[in-house]
Amino acid sequence: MFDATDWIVIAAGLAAIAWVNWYFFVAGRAPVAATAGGGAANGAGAQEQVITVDGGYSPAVVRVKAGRPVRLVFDRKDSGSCSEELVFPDFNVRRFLPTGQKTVIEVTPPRAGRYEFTCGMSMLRGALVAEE
Ligand SMILES: [Cu+2]
Repeated sequence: MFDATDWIVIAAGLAAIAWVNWYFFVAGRAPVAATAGGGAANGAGAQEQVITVDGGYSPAVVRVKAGRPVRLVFDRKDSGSCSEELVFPDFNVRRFLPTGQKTVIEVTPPRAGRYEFTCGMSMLRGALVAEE
């Protein structure tokens, strides 16, 4: 027979499974967007956005103003081989991201458009979306 402690363990286990499924199948696909620098769009300040790298990029879409420098700070949390390399083809960037460190990548989107970045095998995807 199960006693109360067993039920708590079972419930916790089911909750963990539900969370894992939600994390990988729902959260990963949600179009999470952020606007770099918050109020910086009003002035000449740097457009900076921290992107957490943990089995994916969060936020996966960063909105910026075209023609102005952008600082993307990749904060890598995971240690999977998939995310160790960042490729940003439009800017000729190919950079190793050390786990537990922040790697700053500075680019200037020349014009409005969507500039995709990926891991070394193009499995993880994110994009810089520049607007006029
Ligand atoms: Cu990969």
